[in-house]
Amino acid sequence: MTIETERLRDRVAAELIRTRDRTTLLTEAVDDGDLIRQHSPLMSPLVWDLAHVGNQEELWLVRDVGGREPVRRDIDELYDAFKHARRDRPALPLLTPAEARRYVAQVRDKALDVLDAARLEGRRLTVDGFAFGMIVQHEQQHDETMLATHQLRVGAPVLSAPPPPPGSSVTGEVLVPGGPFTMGTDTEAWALDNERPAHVLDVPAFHISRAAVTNGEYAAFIAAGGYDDPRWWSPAGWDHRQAAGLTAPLHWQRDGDGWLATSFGRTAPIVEDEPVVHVCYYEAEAFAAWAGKRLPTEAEWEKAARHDPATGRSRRYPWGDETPSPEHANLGQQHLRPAAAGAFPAGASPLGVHQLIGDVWEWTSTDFHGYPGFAAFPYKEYSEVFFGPDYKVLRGGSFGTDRAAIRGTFRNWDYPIRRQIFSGFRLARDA
Ligand code: AVJ
Ligand code: FE
Repeated sequence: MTIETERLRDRVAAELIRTRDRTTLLTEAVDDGDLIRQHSPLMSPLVWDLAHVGNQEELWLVRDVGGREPVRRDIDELYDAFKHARRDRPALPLLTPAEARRYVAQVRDKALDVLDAARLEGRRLTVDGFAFGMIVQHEQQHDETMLATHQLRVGAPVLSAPPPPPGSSVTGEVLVPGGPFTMGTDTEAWALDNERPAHVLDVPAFHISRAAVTNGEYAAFIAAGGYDDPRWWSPAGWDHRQAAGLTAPLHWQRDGDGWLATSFGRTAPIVEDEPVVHVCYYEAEAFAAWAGKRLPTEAEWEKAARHDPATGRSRRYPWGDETPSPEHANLGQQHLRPAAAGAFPAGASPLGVHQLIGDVWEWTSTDFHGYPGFAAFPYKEYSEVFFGPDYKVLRGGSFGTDRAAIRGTFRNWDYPIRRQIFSGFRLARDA
């Protein structure tokens, strides 16, 4: 056993444990009633997410990698996300909160045992290391989903965190030069199938804003009648705006001439220089048109985030190749809100684009598709079944995304009408 193998084993175990601590925090902050209840038809009951996380870990690590006996062979169907839509999950004969906690703990014991025995070397290092990384990311993704469920929960606040660091005046846009850029990756150990393979694209020069659109800017769009003027909306966007009666971001309410926003049970005036959050793709698209700009394409976003103009190389993150630390980005629920523009100068790109990672997921104008040479792994249901015109790509992660589940190549996707996620946007235009 090499030292490197042992280091990888320790790192994987530490990530599994750190991630479970977050899951525990999210599921112990509320009582059993709030775990079982559906806080919105868009979301699963929290107790479903909890047992689903355990069930995926059992399927992938315990049974597949470990070849062990099932912990529970009778519940796979209940926790298969493709078998039951979120809105139908509360009616299922789910494990109780106590049963779900016991189940995930039993699975975890076995998974750590599998990790101890796994030969994390050679080809196995890639294959098994990846399986563990996938499970860490999967649980973190559900933790972010559970955080979004907390955001929809009505009642006294149960989560708290210190405010993010203050902003500094970061405004305007930068010019990203045209030319070749390597998008995607062959080398990120924990990159998912849809981030692969690396491929060279010629991205023409474009301008991109240095910070995400703020609450103050978004309030100006509303004040200018942006929600009532079909000129700014795409036909699909206008239809949705009409049908859903959209008038402001989710969780905003009028307060005289101003706006209040409710965040994790606390209602306060919007903070003008913080990124707008909880807007759908169509709202982002309309704002951009009103501002005389457009949303970045996915390739533009990734070029802004990864391209180093000095070397032509693509970085892992805007600031370089180092794993995110608290100085780089607002990630991992360390703060319960996006930070003001300029709050993370150490995380800026070489061209001076700020906060591409963390704060808010950023809508891009690109439909979710496989890169040239895409190969589904480990199964089609991870991403391939979502390819097509129904989903838009979001990039960069939010304050609720863990560092293990974000990187310059990471791709998220959702329906263009969704806004219960921590979604915002930045602007671009042709050079
Ligand atoms: C990548 C966030 C769109 O939550 O639907 C979780 C991640 N896949 N379980 C989702 C995922 C399977 C996925 N997103
Ligand atoms: Fe899942």
